[in-house]
Amino acid sequence: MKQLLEHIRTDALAAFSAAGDAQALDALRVKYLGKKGELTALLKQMGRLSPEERPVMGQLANQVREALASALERRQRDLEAQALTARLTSEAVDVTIPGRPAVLGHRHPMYIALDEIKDIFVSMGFQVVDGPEVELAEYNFDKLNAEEGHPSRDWSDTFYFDTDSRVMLRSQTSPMQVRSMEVMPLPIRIIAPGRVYRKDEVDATHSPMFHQVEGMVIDKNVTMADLKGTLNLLAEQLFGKGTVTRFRPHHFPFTEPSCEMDVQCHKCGGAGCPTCKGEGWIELLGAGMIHPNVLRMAGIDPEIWSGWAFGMGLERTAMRRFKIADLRLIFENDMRFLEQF
Ligand code: 2NM
Repeated sequence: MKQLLEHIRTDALAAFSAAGDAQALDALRVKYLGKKGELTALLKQMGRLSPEERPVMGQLANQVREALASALERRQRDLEAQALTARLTSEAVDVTIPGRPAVLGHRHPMYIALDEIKDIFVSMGFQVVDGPEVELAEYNFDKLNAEEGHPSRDWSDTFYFDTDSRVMLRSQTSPMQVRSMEVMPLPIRIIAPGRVYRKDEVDATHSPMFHQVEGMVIDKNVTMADLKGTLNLLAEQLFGKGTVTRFRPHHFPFTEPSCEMDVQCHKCGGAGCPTCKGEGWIELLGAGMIHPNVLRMAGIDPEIWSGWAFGMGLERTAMRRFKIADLRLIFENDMRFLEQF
């Protein structure tokens, strides 16, 4: 029996040291120390020993069991430490590797132009207003003095949602001017930038969705002189001091009188060149004195108050500012294009 015990001890200690991982070690624990293990099986035979032998063997068996248990525990700790070291090595983060540079975006060229225009008007005391792109024809046309049958109300020009032409995608941002007239206390100075929609085929100068900035002033004793003074200031700030402008008569349903403003080509000084397509002048915006009917429909007495308004296309302004030849580039968001600004 003594030999058997010694044999188990030597065997087990060797097996423990050879165990490669926690699972193998646990199997060995069951094999040697478990309820059906070798040591237990041997202890069950103690009854067959003589009374003198029994305590001696019992003591030895206990020594072997303790030796195995402590060897097992030691091996367990060694294996855990090994596993930890292996994990720390394999999962190590090299903090000295240079980081990946973050790709920083920037403003779209059209919004660079819009922000400039906003700054100019805000510095003159204008508020920036924003409103719905899905509008009532009542606000897009009726209250802007565009009578039934006006060409812009045609189904071939406007995106309607319903068969009786009451709900539509706004074709200008002026409905926001009307909404502002109805709710804001007078006097009013606002600009309304945003998306507008018209049924145009896409080409180098047209898109069914584009951006506008419109603006208006309503106060007492506002005249065409205020319109010209303010818009001349806008031209100077956009194109530089000394920029020459001209105002040509025009027609809009919502203003009377109406005009278009051109700026003299800053490239050729009016002689004619590719930038101004040989004209010497570049068309910048439409404007006029707000029609008394428009004021009256918004609940403003045209005998007391008067105002002027303007509208300009943002894409065209950005294209001129950054020498962009094709409108489609503004919407395609090709990185090779955007990265140039
Ligand atoms: C333009 C040209 C001229 C305009 C008029 C108004 C309102 F609501 F006050 F009557 N808003 N915008 C206007 C005037 C717009 O765009 C070329």
